[in-house]
Amino acid sequence: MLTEKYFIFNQNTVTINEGNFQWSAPSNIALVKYWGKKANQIPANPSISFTLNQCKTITKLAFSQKENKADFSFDLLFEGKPKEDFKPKIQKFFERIEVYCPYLKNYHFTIDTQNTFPHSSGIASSASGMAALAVNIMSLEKELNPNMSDNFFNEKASFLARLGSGSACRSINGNIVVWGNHKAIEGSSDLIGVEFPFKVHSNFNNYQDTILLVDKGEKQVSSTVGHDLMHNHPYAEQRFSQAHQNLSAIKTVLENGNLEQFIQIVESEALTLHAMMMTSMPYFILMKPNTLEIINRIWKFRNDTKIPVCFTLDAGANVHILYPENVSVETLQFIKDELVGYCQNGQYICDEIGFGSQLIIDN
Ligand code: 2P0
Repeated sequence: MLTEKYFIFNQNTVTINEGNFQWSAPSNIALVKYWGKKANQIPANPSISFTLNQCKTITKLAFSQKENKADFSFDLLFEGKPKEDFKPKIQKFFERIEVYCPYLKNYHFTIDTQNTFPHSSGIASSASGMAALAVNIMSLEKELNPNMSDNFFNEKASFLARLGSGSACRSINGNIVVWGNHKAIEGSSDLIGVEFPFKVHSNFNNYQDTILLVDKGEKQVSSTVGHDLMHNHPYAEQRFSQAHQNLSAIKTVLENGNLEQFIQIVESEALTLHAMMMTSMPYFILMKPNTLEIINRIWKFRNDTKIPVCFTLDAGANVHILYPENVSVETLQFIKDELVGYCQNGQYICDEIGFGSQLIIDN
């Protein structure tokens, strides 16, 4: 079994003075949701997600050796401009990962980051953002330890990303990723995301995710606070055991291609996530009236046409519409005819299942 110790860097033979890398890392959408965690970013239950293809963070990391090695030192640019508000999150991330990456204080970093999706679209950028930073740091570590295997690179990138933001560990590698120990998924771990290790039915090839931007405003309750409210939550234990069952069930469905069951599990998971928010203390609601309008329209469309389209939700009001590639034409027409009116400024993003982070510049 993987342990935290495995990820502690302990080579000091190579000296690297400066360099820069650029990576992209995608967002991901959970099918079975992570909601609730223990100390050190350990999830209360296992989760599984589709990796996205279009919604990405692109991050460049430039580094140079510095004299004073007492503190972390970095500049942060967002879309080319200094962005002070993001710095505390990065500072905290460096503090959390320092024990695994003791070389960080040797360098000054310039982190230059941008997203492919619209700014403040309500699409979580913490998953793609932390994943993109983690793979860049691993590129530096690989320079310091040139014999590192690709497997270790990916595992430690996921491990580091998790310490930045839990769901980020599912954005490193693979198109369907499991995070959290589960008895039916060999190799699954609370410490890292692993690629779903079974053959996936062709129904899920190029599975589509059209993201309807319902509300782009700042969320009233952050995910970190929401996770925390699962402590002492009256339904927590039941929910965590349900997630284990749903992961077993969706494993079977991903293998046999049964879309009816897929829809049932995925929609139930989305509504359960929001039910946990509504039944915590304090309680809160992140859905908006238009979220419910869209859900009802999807149910009616599915009932009328028998087209296997379903929805899922993240921790927000936006709706992810999931459907197989072979019903794209009808579904996009339905979205344009009936759902765009519920989106803020008519905005939506067409995405699909993708393959994880990618190296863009390596020097
Ligand atoms: C998920 N979400 O599985 C769930 C479903 C949102 C809804 O993981 O505190 O940003 O950084 O570990 O990963 C969002 O929470 O929380 C999330 P932290 P994170 O995708």
